[in-house]
Amino acid sequence: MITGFPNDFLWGAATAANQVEGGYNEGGKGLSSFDVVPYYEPEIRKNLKVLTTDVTEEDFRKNKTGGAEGNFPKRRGSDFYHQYKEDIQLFGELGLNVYRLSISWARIFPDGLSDEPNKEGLEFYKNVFSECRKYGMEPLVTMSHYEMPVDIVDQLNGWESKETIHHFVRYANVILNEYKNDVTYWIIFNELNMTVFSPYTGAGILQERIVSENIETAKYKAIHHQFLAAAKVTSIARTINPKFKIGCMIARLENYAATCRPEDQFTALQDDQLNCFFLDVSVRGKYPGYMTRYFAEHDIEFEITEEEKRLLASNTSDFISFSFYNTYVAKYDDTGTRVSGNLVDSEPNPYLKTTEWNWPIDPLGFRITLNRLYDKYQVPLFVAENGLGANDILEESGYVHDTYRIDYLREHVAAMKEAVKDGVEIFGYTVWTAIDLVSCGTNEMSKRYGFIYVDADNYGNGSYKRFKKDSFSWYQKVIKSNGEIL
Ligand code: BGP
Repeated sequence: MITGFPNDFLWGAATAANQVEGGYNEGGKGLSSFDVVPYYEPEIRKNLKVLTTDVTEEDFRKNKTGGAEGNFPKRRGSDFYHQYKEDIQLFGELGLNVYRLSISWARIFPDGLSDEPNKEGLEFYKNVFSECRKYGMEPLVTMSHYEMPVDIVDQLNGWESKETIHHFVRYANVILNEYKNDVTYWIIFNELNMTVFSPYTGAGILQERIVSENIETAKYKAIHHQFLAAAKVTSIARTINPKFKIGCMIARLENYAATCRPEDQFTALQDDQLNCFFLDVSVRGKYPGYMTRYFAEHDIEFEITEEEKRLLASNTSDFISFSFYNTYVAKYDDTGTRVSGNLVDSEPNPYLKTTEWNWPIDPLGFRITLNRLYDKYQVPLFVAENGLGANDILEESGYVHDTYRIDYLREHVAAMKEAVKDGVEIFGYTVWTAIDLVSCGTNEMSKRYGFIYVDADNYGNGSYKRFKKDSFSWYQKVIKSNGEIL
């Protein structure tokens, strides 16, 4: 029997460019889609017409001029753009052997549409990778983590247009070539399934601008375009460096049927199919039969050509990566109260405690997910995100006592270890996040996930100095002992 983590297990932590970098208009960078999404006070948030991660047509137009009034935390991030050397040094001290980060498309192609890449942007990431190497850290790069140049939104309505494939493939081609000796592991799209729940976040779609028959068609068309782009990029990557490992990613929405009532069980099955659809296409290389029915029943119509089918079939992913934060409850006649989750909510599970942001905590659900995904797809798994968002307090002494985060991570790492013993092939784990950054869902700085505290608030006040939290030394020991000391 396997007794623990393999010796070459990749222990790490993650960030995303749009949430951590800042320097939104420096180094030749163009505005990206999240730079125009403002921070809404919690009271306003309750009555918003759009999700906090989406933006209205009117706000988009106003904010994309760059000089918009208001508070845009993602333009500041955690100031990684200026402090990356010190930050990576801290990641080295933490002992990470993998650092998952994303490249900002708008830093490489400021307007997304022109042919010439921005040299300063390319150089920035080159420097980041060389800092990583200095500390023996493998960079794992997400090519597109919820952002794109605003002009791609403006001119093409993001991924709704097929033309976006061309612009993305050009961008991917440049970074694959540029960093062919610096990076081995690539994830093409962050949480591809999120386009269904938040079309602006996942695909740069402004709902008022869709040209498709209906929003459902626009979303699935955009997803199809992303599948095609991923297949093209995978095929190019294999010619550039055969050692590249190319992965797909979903936000895993593991769910339990609310009861043993067959209707609840069937709802759970269907919800799971809608989540696994993204892996079916990316790993098995073809659209599953249940989606043909789903499309017909939801008036979703778009063309998939024979040539496209061949492209998908011959360029599947080397590994599956996913984020896991919580589990969901599936109920046939679902009308009750809600708990939140990663951009999706559901009925509460009475057996689970929740976080301050009302996300259920379920380490055993994590073990279930690892087993289920591996049983089904039989390809190596990489846990790209797992962590706890909390309102950490920086004490005057400079300490942050985040025991709740240590508890959350300890239980999840223990569950992952059990899954390894169950025979699941997992090659790495990146905690969300290495360092505090701006929340994706709420644009808050105060929803913190990091091992390192950043002294900044929701309005950009603060010194932006870094402080190690208690979880920093805890994770250091976990890595050093290869998951033996929890
Ligand atoms: C995932 C995203 C991340 C991240 C995380 C936590 O969906 O890939 O970018 O932020 O969720 O979500 P939040 O920041 O909303 O708490």
